[in-house]
Amino acid sequence: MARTRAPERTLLPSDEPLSLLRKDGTPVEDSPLVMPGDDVLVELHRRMVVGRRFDAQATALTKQGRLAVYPSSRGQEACEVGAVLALREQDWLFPTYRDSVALVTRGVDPAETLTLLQGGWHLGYDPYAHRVGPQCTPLATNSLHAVGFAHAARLKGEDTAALVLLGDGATSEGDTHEALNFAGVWRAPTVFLVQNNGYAISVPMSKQNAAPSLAHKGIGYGVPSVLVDGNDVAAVYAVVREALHAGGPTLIEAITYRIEAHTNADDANRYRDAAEVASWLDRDPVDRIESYLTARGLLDNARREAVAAEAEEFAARVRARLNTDVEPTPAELFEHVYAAKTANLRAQAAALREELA
Ligand SMILES: Cc1ncc(C[n+]2csc(CCOP(=O)(O)OP(=O)(O)O)c2C)c(N)n1
Ligand SMILES: [Mg+2]
Repeated sequence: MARTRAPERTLLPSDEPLSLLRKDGTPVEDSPLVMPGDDVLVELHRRMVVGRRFDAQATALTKQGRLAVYPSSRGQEACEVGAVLALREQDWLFPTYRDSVALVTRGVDPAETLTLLQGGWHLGYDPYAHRVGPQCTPLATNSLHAVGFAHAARLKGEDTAALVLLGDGATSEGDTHEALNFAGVWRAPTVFLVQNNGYAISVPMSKQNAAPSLAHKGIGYGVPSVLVDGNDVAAVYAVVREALHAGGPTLIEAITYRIEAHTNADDANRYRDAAEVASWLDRDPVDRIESYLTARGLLDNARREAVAAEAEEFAARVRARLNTDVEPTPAELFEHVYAAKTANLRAQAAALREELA
């Protein structure tokens, strides 16, 4: 049986990724992790199914010319959903371009989530509404936002943690290291969740990292580190939840895989083979939780069909909302860059006005 109490925290990650469910959905007997309650497990499954359908819909919208670009997180649903459902109401999420499913799981309106990728306007959502920072495309910049936020919240005496999502490639950026260092020194309640999906576009992990694992990088900064199976939603939920409650920083590396190409603009066949993708399809995170719930009697055909129908309805609403032409106002490009426009921006705005006239 899984434990009911979390073990003491150490700086060193485990040799093997922690897990609660094996790839066939059978439970791991001697896991040090706390198995989430049945209601949580059932909800994790529902959100993963809806999230996956949303992701497929967004990919389809790129093919129809409705979205300029979409970075799919298919295969990474256990991270996207497990981490977000582990958040407490008051916590903040600092996501990347890869994490649209995390946003909709947090409750951000799906059409607002896709506004930026549609090229319609700036950020389409209000960060304060669901406590979700902007989806960052410049790698690792969100890690500094998260630490700064967590540190500020602590100074204000608030019980708020920050969860920052990063890719494996982002761990090679200086920003990640500065953020880990500050988080360690300030004991800022920041959870760094690295979704190691094997690649930074076409660059594999072997060309990116010489450490035993990415999680090991926390040690040098005095940040407790955890290695987890990123396709096991129960385990991701458990480790993120524990880290959010720990009161200081944690670095979590979740081992997962990006099933689709980097974005619709990328041809993944040029740098990885079909057998590798097939081996990860065999470790599908949705299938895994479905097998477990079915064996436990928590998921039957009627429930499966109801969840699938809900996902279809969700996708249909996204389609309907995005099947309208956007009419951007070019002058608005210069808004919201700085609180007060710089001289450079004012000059560029004037030049554009003149050209359009
Ligand atoms: C500072 C910076 N440098 C380079 C890029 C170009 N770039 C966009 S995505 C990407 C790969 C990132 O890989 P990873 O962090 O593993 O995230 P994933 O896309 O796999 O989710 C790169 C190099 C960027 N967006 N920002
Ligand atoms: Mg990656």
